[in-house]
Amino acid sequence: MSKEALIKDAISAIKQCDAEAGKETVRKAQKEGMNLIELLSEGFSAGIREVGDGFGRGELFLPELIMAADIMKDMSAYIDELSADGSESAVKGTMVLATVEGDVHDIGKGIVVSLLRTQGINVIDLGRDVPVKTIVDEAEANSADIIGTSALLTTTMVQQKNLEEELKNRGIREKYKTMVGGAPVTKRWAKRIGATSYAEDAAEAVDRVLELLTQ
Ligand code: B1M
Repeated sequence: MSKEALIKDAISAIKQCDAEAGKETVRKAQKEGMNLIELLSEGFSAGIREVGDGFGRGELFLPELIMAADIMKDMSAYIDELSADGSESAVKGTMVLATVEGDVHDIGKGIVVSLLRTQGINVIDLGRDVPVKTIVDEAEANSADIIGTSALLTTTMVQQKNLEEELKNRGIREKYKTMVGGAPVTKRWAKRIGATSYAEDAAEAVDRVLELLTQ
């Protein structure tokens, strides 16, 4: 089966909210030797975005979006399960990662977490809707090297700025590298708020984190 056909099936599984078809596609992709992270980003993630666009146009209702998002998370967890090879790689650094307060979107953050873990990063995933104070407390408690935040709403991006201010107010800004991401977040925004780094997607996040850990 071609890569294009597998990607098409992954998109369709999300649109149809069909977990079994999704898992079957993952198994077929694995058999074909396809990179499962690629299937996740080009297939399943594209599917959830299409469902989101339908919701945005008023063609789909919120329960359908929630159902598709649940299937998307199942697919992400299933790929994680199949990708884990059980071998312990040397820990290269510690990163605290959260979706900011007021924001429940955690699918993309979950993908970033999974990919970073495969590269030997000790990721402390604080979940979603996490207040800035908690993020900083956890970074301090875990002696993190990097603090990463994800924001999917234009209204919650401001929390990434608040994080920078919280670090400055506590006099610990220089202790940490910070990284921001999420669909509405840009390199320009990162620069404007004084974040150390920005990544557009999970693969770029890995590259940036590995760079930050060697600086
Ligand atoms: Co919502 N939602 N949603 N939603 N949702 C969006 C974001 C929206 C664009 C949809 C739309 O209207 N077209 C819109 C935001 C508009 C805006 O602010 N500009 C929106 C809205 C409005 C809402 C609600 C307000 C809807 C309502 O209630 N009326 C509500 C908000 C709730 C809240 O947060 N307080 C809401 C709710 C939901 C669901 C719960 C139904 C569900 C989330 C389920 C979940 O995450 N557990 C949901 C979903 C699924 C979406 C869409 C369809 C898909 C998001 C997603 O998972 N994308 C989205 C529309 C869209 O994106 N087209 C939408 C796939 C994911 C793999 O991509 O998250 O971008 P992404 O992550 C990427 C990169 O951004 C990057 O790497 C990831 C992987 O490559 N990245 C990082 C992410 N974090 C990073 C961190 C990094 C580095 C890179 O470093 C730290």
